[in-house]
Amino acid sequence: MIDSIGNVTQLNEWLAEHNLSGHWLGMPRPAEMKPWLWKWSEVYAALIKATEVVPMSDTARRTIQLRNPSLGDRMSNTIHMSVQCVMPGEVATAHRHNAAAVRFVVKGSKDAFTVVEGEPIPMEEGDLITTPNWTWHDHYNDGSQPVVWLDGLDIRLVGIAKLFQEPFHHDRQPMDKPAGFAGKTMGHVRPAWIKPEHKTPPFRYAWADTLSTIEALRAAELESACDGIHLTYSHPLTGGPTLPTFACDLQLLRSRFSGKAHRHTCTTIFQAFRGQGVTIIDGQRFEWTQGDIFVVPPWSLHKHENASGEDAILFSMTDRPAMEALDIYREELEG
Ligand code: 1HN
Repeated sequence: MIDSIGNVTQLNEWLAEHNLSGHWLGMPRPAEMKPWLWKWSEVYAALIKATEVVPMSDTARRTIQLRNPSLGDRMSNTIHMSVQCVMPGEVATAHRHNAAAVRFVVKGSKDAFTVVEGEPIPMEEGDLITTPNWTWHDHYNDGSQPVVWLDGLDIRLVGIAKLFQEPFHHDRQPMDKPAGFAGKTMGHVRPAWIKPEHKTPPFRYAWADTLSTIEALRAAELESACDGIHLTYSHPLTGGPTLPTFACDLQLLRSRFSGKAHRHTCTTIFQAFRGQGVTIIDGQRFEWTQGDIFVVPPWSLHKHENASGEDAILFSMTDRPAMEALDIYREELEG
């Protein structure tokens, strides 16, 4: 009986028995997210082994998911990365979900496509392709070589609310739009009378365009102090972040680049697309070579260095748009 309680120890016990707690006992903290690095040699070997031992009919998608040991079954608390392979002749069947996704192509082919909302989108090395929330998508490879890409999703963030997923009624969706449709109807010169079907349309950012922007900035000797030649993939209609929940960036760290340290309240997942270097995260050195993937937790002080004689390129995804929308984004430069 609560009326007979005469001290705080007894009250604490009574509260615990009733699924309550006093402010004086503090707030339990969730598991602390730590940085981690996954070696490409292991991820890739596992993916290729999966092509031998896991037939496509046994798995909706042949992906290897990355797990952060500090968080058990997840890579981060918001965004997620998997690495996917579609072998020659294979199809990853059509579905849609309310988690938004991007594909960053690591090994492409002119004969491999992801079909998004009826549009076949070529998957060539270095291309970034968006599959916004609730858009139909399937992948196929009509070429002669395996096609490999990174999948980035906001699945943990969406999981806080409710994940919805729906299979298409056939393995593949009809291709009722020509290749290049989104680029031509939602680019900077676009048909004046066609209203986009989606607030965030599917879009392809071709590697050739990304590379020419990098080269122009390099020729102009422009770079940022923390991140080198740092590009962001902008939303085709708003000019804002790639997707409402997360953004994708790409940065070139020239030979001998040593960035300034900073920290921010967003989570960032990086992949070393080219070259090698080191990222120091809260004093811990994460040495990366081509293909390695690493995650920087929120508010971890980090800096990138490229001591090698070659350029290095990092692809990344960040939940910064979600943090900004919630007004909890903060950034601090060291020193
Ligand atoms: C998914 O649907 C795909 O559509 C890839 O290719 C990776 C990881 C987790 C959940 C769904 C895809 C995924 C995924």
